[in-house]
Amino acid sequence: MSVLVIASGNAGKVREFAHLLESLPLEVRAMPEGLEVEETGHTFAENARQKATAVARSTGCWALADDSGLAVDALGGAPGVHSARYADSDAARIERLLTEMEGAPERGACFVCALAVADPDGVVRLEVEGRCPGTILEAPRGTGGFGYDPVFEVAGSGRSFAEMTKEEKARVGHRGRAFAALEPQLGELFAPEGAAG
Ligand code: ITT
Repeated sequence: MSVLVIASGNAGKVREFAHLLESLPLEVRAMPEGLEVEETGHTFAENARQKATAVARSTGCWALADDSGLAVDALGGAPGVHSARYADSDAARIERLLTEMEGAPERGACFVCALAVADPDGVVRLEVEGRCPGTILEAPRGTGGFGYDPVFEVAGSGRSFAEMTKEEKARVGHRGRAFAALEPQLGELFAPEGAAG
C-alpha cells in the first residue's frame, strides 16, 4: 500500500484528514516531529504547494498539504493566508478577530482550503481548492472542531462549525469540499494496478 504523509503540524487538520481518507487504500502517516516548513506564499495554493513539496522531499513519501484560512470581508480579506499567525493560540486568534470586528455591521466571511499532493520527488501532482461561505458570530458557539470554528456560522445552516459533527463539517466545510474534488483524482493515482509507489 502507498504511504501518504499528512504535511501538517495542526492536530485539528490531521484529525479531519484521518476521517476524510478513511476509505482510500493508503497508509496515512503523520509528518515527522520537528519538521518545520516555511510558508512564504501570497496565496493558499502557493503555500500548500510549498508544504507538500518540502515534506515529500524530506520523507521520500507522497505528501498531502493543506493551506487554509479565513477571509473576512470587513477586514479586506484578513486574516487570510496569515490566519495561523494572527495570534498565538486558538483562543487568542478568536479574541483578536472579535475585537477587530466589534460593531462591524457587515460580517460576511469565507473559509478557504487549498490542497496539494506531491509525489516522493516533491513534484506537485494534484491541486484543488474548496470554499465555505458564512458569517462571523458576535460570540463563540459550540465546542467541536478547532481554530476559528466557534465563531464561524456556515451560510444557510444557522450553526457554527463548532456546533456540527465531524461528518457535517466534512460535508459543507471548505476542507471537505476541497477533498471531495481531490478524492476521485487520488483514487485514480493510487488505483491498485499501476499504483503510485
Ligand atoms: P500547517 O501549516 O502545519 O498545516 P497551520 O495551523 O500553520 O498548520 P495554516 O498555515 O494553513 O495551518 O493556517 C490555517 C489557520 O486557519 C489554522 O491555524 C486555523 O487557525 C485556521 N483554520 C484553517 N482551517 C480551519 C478550520 O477548518 N476551522 C477553523 N479554523 C481553521
